Amino acid sequence: MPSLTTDIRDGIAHVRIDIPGEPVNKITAGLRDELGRMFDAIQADSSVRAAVLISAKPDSFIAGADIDEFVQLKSGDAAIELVRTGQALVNRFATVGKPFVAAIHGACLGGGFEAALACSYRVATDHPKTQLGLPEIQLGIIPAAGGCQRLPRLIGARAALDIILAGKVVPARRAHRLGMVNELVHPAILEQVALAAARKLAAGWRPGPSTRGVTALLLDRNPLGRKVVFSAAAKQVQKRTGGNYPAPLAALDAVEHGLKHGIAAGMDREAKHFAELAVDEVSRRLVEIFFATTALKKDSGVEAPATEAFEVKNLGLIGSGFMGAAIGGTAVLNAGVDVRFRDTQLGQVKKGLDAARKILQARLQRRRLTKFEYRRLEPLISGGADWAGFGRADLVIEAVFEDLDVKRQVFSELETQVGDGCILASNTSTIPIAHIAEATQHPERVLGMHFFSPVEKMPLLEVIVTDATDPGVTVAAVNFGRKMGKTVIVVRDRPGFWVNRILAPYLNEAGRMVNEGVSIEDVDRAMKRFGFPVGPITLLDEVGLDVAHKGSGVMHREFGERMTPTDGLVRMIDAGRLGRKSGRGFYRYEKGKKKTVDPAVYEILNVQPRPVPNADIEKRLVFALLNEAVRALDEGVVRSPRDGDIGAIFGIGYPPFRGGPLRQLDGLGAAHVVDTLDRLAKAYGDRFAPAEALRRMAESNLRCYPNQQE
Ligand code: 3H9
Repeated sequence: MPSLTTDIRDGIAHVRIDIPGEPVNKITAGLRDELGRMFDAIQADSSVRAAVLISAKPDSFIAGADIDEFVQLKSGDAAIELVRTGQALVNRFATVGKPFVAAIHGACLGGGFEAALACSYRVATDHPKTQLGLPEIQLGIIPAAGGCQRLPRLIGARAALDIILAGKVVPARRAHRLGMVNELVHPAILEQVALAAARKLAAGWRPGPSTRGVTALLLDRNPLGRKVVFSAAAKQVQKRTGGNYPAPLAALDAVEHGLKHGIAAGMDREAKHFAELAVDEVSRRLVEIFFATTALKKDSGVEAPATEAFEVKNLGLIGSGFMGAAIGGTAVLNAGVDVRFRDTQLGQVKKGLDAARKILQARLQRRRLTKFEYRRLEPLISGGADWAGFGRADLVIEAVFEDLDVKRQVFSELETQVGDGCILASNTSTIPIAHIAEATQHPERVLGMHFFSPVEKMPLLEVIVTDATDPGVTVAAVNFGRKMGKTVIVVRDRPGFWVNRILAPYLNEAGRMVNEGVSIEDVDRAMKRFGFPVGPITLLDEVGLDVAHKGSGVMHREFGERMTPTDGLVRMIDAGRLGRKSGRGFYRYEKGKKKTVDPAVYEILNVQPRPVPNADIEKRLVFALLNEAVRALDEGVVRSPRDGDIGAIFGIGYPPFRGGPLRQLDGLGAAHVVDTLDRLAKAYGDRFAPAEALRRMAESNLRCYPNQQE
């Protein structure tokens, strides 16, 4: 079955794309052949005066080049061939001699957007599913079918770099404001409006640039203005990537080169960079993450298909403090459900309602939400100091103080207030869910939903299941988490679950090094260089030293010696240093902003700071984490290495270009990791002793991802 159908009416070719059997349109080898033939036919047919390119899929225009295809590339030469073919084809939208109008509904990304950019006119639907952009950087490559050339020429270098360098995808309305599309219409009239534009273009009409485009282009023509834009962008890239991701600088070069030397020369640069990047390890890791998150979107969270999963429409929240309010606000915003808060004091309820509304208001201010949507969503938030409304709840999430007795009390009372099918979830980050569930008559309805702070921004949700949790309950919670916009991993009910479990030895080791007199800046700097978004000591300040201490106590009790926390943390807490929230921790804070390390900390810890090589810091911290990750994987805390890596990347910012701890471990080889840990154990103590599972892997030359060889 063909992917393209062309019919010609009144001199306008209607070119419809629909790759059979695929959920999205993507530029495959087959589609490239068909597009080539379509261009030949349109060029040869003198009756055709203009054309409209439209998709027949419900919500996909073209999602870009076929990622499956470019990950198969084995050499730079093969990559050059692929990119050259792609470029030549996309160019034909501009050079075929008949104006093309792109009628865009659904995802218009990467090569798909580059094709639209090569068209003479772009009409997009004002629909949430219509998203446009160049996400290539997220895959470790660059837009290489003219995107680095045509977008800056359309909307100006500064706005284009903002999209290209961050791999941004923007909703249609924003794309229209930026000048990326010419017209925004209701989906019902998309084809009609596109046809009208095609007719006008056929009659010789040429659309002028958007006002935004004109101002931006004036700046781009001024060499000095351009220099300022590019050097600021280079600095920003360096700051954001720490030099660990080669693609953004390559894209910057392709844009700059093209603006200086013309489109053709710019496309040569795109091709050269693409060919190098597409076969690079960084891109391979980032593409694996794309496929892992895509697969997770479809994973029900249980092995056998659950029979009775249901949809959550009414959410109850116990506790309207910082976390509760953020969970409620995010649930309304992304899942559009009715949210009812309960707290003990009405004053606290009001604070929570205000904080939840603030999440909606922030979206409204950033124009990510229309006034209409805001007015629809805002009344869904309500609350009180009683149980009113909880009888209708399908899911209640408890977000009260981290204390087992308090939580048990809440759950046993809660159970008497809700209907029979209601799911009871705790947002605890450390307390075993089974201990909470013991307080209920129906442990099969209890699970954990561990959100990360700030909830509205952090992409991960851990759904924690006990041996008693009903699979249908798990599936419903997973589905709801996804509706809230989260990437969800299902984890076993072991202390720390997955994310805090692997984080604990890493943070402990960082604290221990500072306790030994290693400079705080050195520890943070080393781990930022490794690729973490913030260093571990800054992270401790963010989490709160009292919270971290409490968590490490739980881990120590459960796992013994190897999780022994440092006494330094206690001394810091005794000195009233709780981290950012108290204005001082390891660092000083002024008006909430992090300042320098406070030298008084070294006095409290009774040490003289001394520099230590990055490599030593990195080894101790990273290998402690890798060791724990294998141990937890072996205990079945996560269902697969894929979930473990995604949890580490999205939960603690484990450097994506390393693919996650388990992927990295495979790259290093289990034998090497065991050897390093043995040496660390000799030098620093038994806590580094390799996990049994790791030794087994090393002995039998096994990997975490058994089916993939490097
Ligand atoms: C590029 O264009 C390079 C050019 O500049 C240069 C060329 C020379 N390829 O996510 P979903 C699959 S690079 C292959 O669940 P949604 C996806 O794997 C490309 N497969 O749906 C999944 O497969 P399966 C730049 C793709 O509605 C299925 O489609 N483009 C591609 O939640 C459904 O996907 C991108 O980076 C693709 N390009 O989200 C866009 N796109 O069912 C990447 C999707 O077998 N794609 N699939 O598991 C996305 O961001 C989302 O998939 C999209 C749909 C928003 C499109």
